[in-house]
Amino acid sequence: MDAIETASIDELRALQTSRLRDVVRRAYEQVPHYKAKFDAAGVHPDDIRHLDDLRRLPLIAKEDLRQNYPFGMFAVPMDQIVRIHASSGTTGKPTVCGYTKGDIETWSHLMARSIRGAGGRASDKIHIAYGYGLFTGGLGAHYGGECLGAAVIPVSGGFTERQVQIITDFTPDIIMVTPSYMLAIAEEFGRQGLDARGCSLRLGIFGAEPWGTGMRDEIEQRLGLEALDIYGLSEVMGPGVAQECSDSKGALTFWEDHFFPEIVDPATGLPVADGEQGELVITTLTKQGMPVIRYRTRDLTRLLPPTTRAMRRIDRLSGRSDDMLIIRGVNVFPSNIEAVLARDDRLAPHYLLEVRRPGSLDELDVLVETRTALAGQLTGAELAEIGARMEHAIKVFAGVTTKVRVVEPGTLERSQGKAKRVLDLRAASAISASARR
Ligand code: DLL
Repeated sequence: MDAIETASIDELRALQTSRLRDVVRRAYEQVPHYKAKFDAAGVHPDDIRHLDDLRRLPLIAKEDLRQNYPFGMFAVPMDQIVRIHASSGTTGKPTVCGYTKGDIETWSHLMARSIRGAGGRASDKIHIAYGYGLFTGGLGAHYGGECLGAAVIPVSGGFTERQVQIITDFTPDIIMVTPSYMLAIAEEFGRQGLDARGCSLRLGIFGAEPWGTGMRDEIEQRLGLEALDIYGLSEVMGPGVAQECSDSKGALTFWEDHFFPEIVDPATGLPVADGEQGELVITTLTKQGMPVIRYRTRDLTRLLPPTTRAMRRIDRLSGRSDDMLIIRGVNVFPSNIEAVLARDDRLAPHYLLEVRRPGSLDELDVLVETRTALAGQLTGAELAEIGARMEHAIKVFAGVTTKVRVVEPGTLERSQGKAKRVLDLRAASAISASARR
């Protein structure tokens, strides 16, 4: 472990405090947007002496980054930037992130720490099937694996048949990929008549999208590996902000020496106590190229006490505040529905939520596949019976009325990166309704 991982809480807090003072001053002096926001809030970097003073600073959000598109949030001149990534998001312009040479070194180091925390070693071969490109997953994992001294296999996403061939022939120990694409690769093993359980993989480091315990069980069971969770976001760095470590499973250790976490009430933006659920807000303590101060991630979680390391942990993510659907006044997260579907072992973790507004009310359809082993074996009546049971369970546990359509394995589109779980057809329904009028 790095020395700081086993430091005392006092040492960690002292390091965070001096780093916080430094980053707040750099942001204020180098980025006009921060200066304007801090001035408007009546706070000067000299006022930030302790970690508690952080809450005096304003929150920022994706919108602040978009307003300064593409490079307005960079805190160093372009001659010091060595890498640019971008996150597409679902609407509008992408958010752009710049890294100095030092930032890439820190990131590589934190990814190496994450892989090591998950149980990876220099002697391992790591198959990387996160996409390479503007997305931070591929290159983040790549540099981290190399920094650890492992043998990196830079496959990137897509070409699923070839993924299977490389796993079979190169016998990697570790795979890093989105959990939904891992399942697509597992299915491809089956399609080629190969046993995925017998493959060489011992450990999977999965992230970039929410995945519940049902998905975890399915992946572990189908591939015979240990599946651990990795968290991160491009605006803050990329993957490697927090890692579920093999000696502290169930929550992710937050690398607090480089990122300071807060949880706020998503409605008011006010901090809540450790242990309470809310929106994760992150301040980068060491980033040079594009520091972020009190960045609203929209990710929902809670802070948990440290275990084997000095750093606090975050609960596995339950979703994003902007993923929340409001169906006839009921707040629904895709993860709530996923958890209900996972209770029936005839169903696979492949599902899609379709939202429509045929008249004035929203309707939610849930499409879910049966397991591959049941392909073609259930009658229409049996599928309808499972659907009816699920509609009842979703009503009881998630409080929303849905129509559940149970479909054959392979019906729903597979993603090669982040899975799309919600198809919002409300705008389309409104257009077709007005065309009818
Ligand atoms: O997804 C970085 C990443 C790559 C993380 C590979 C892990 C592995 P973005 O594309 O900017 O960056 O998307 C960030 O993805 O705010 C979360 O909503 C979601 N997310 C990331 N990791 C997890 C996770 C990368 N482990 C957004 N569980 C974040 C749930 C996650 N959601």
